[in-house]
Amino acid sequence: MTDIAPTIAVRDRDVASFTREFLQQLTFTQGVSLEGASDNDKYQALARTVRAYLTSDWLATTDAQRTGGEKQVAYLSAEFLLGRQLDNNLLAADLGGIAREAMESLGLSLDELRELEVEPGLGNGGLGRLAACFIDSMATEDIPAIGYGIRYDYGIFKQTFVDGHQVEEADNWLAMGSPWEMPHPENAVEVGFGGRVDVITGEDGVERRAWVPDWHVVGVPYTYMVPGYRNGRVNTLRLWSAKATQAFDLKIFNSGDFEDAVRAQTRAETISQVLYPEDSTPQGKELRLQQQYFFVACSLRDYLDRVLPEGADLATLPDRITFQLNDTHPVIAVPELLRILVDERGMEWDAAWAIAQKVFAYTCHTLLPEALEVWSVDLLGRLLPRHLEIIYRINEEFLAAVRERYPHEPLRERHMSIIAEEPVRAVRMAYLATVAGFKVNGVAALHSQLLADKVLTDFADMWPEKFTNVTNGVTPRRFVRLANPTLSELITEAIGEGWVADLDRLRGLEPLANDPSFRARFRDIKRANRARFADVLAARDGIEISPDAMVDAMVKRLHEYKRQSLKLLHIVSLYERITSGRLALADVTPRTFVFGAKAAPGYVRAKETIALINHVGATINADASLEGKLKVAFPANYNVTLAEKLIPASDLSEQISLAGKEASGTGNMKFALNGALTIGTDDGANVEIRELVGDDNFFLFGMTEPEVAALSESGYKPEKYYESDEDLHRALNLLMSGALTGGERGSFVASVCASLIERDRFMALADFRSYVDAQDRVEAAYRDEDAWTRSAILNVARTGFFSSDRSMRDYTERIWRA
Ligand code: NBG
Repeated sequence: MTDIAPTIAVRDRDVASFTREFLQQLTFTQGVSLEGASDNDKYQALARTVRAYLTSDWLATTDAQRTGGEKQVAYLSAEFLLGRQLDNNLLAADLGGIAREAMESLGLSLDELRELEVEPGLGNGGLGRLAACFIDSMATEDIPAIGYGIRYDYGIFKQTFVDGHQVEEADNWLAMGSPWEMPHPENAVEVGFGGRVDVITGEDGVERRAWVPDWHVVGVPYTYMVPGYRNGRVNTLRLWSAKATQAFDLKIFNSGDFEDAVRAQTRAETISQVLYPEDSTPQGKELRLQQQYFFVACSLRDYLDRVLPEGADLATLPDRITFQLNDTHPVIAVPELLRILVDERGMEWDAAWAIAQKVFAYTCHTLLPEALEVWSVDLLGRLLPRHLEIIYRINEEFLAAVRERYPHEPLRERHMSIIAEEPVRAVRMAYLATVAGFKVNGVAALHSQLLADKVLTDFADMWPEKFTNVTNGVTPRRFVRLANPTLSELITEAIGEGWVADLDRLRGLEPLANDPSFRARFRDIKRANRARFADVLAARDGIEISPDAMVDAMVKRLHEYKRQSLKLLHIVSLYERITSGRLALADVTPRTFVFGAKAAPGYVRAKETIALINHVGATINADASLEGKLKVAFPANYNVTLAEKLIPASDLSEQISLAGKEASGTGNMKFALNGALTIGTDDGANVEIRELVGDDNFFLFGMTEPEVAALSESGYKPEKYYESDEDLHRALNLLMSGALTGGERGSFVASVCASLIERDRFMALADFRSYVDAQDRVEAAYRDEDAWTRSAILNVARTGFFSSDRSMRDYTERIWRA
């Protein structure tokens, strides 16, 4: 017998060993020589080399997780918007320097190779990116956690513009293969759909119910490593891919119908094929429910069969695990767990329900009532008949408890029922999550308060102790340390490097805001970041911008409540005031307005708004009379990779949603941490940002949530604002004249303007005056370089609270260990 160590040796952390590993990966995994290797070969080999370095820690973490008694978290999320992995993993494993030298020793460039990575866009926006920040922080905070989600073949669509209009292309992110994932087909899980429920009388004479699905798919797990920041912990992210079951295929195939067999395969594999390009409004489509049940069923099975120690007493589940439900998408896990416990493991209902009520916690990410998912009883019963029965039983017992608690208030029962009666009978997933969950949290202080006061009111009244808040956060590794290397160096020089995993230390920068030489260096860094961003835009999009102009950025999903149209009205008004001679060009600060936004393909108004911004932008950009002072840049296909370049370059962060509509926002945090000042409403986490940075370092405008509610109550009439505010009137008239849209006055121009003047659901016109005035304050403030830089530094110094590490500590204290 040769003497081979039973576990993989820890890789030596030196340039020669790294180089050797890289060459081995190139030869034995890619099957090429260095001379014959394509760029992709080199990138793949480099990524696999880094992965190899993480593996021993990952195996050790996984082992400890299985055998140690520590309570774990399973983070169930339909989206993980990961962004590129290479840099993040090099940083976590502290291999950046070694990798750079190793590549140089072979005549390769790390910087060029990293640009080859295609980012996995497995999420829409904030919700998916938050999940990615959270798994990073769970690993860094040493929390035994596993992320569960879907390995979509196609992530969020790739956006292009044709004549200013959004066109969607499929995001084939796996075309070149992903070096970060490890498929484990041997651990595949079977998931059923449809069929009927049988009643079986056991030998003990007890009746049991058994679900007999009429079709199945197989979930194949793909595992990703999630390294903590230099702490030796490497957690797991497991994403499920749907495959057809062979048995099923064969049966149909043997019956002679080849096309039917193919159809069955297609139906199965469609489940994980594509991410729904929508957030903030649910789709209500059958495939979506299939996706949700698919990943949740796979994940519960994986946890019970592979993570939970063999033979563990199921009654101890609440001491071992919390399933954190990221929004309502995974809520079908509740009846699924009950089905497993009762139907498959033979547990009594009451015992199973007692367990279920201690293992699920629910995070709500919205306040828009139309965004709370409901599934028609009809659809749910057809796809998951046994689950519907279980939901009915939960509801029956719950409503009995409501009656007992509020004996003389019959209306409560109707309001609180998990089953809505109108317009069609439907399951309210948020209610189910609230009834089953032991905790319910919102994602910013204001949001959690409004959630309890306005959305889940009766539930908060019945169970005040269930409701809590955890304000969102962002990972400082990706969004400061990696995205902004020069600022990071300056910070480290000033306060040491501990801030990367302890962001509260940024407070130590506060006194330096008054130091002129520190301010000068800070300003130089901002300018260099603008220049870097300008280079990226030129190369990526062919857009030219000046590195000296203020970068005023609004990047987020296109949605009416976020009010990209209000931003546009400001730009048009500025232009109108200049061209009508009411504002001297000499008094205008050079500015680049940067937009980044995708519209859900079916969201017509959102797409019209994109077209309008692009057309107005083209006109402004071409107008020589402005002497290049105003520029509108709308790079297509905004994604995590572009965010990492834009955010460090930004001076002004636009967070202008109608108060009470944005649950939290996380872009707002990333900008503040990189020294942009916020212009924003009193909404979501803006409230907390302003409290921390101080009124002098934040441009507040607009109605408060109670003012919005009052205006809405009294009957909001947008025309009134259009008629009475001269600047607004002129701006809208100019837009409607077609002068800014190449003569186009109909279609998207008329539609967006009419919707503002006639309905304006999100009250852009009501906040216009206050917004434009705040923008004038921005102009004035920006002219005082020193004061502005001081504010920018204070934004960095005072927003360490928004680290997702802190969010994870809050979750641990308020929910996972509550
Ligand atoms: C979004 C909110 C944001 C919030 C993120 C993350 C949904 C349903 N909600 O305000 O709109 O920051 O969730 O919590 O995507």
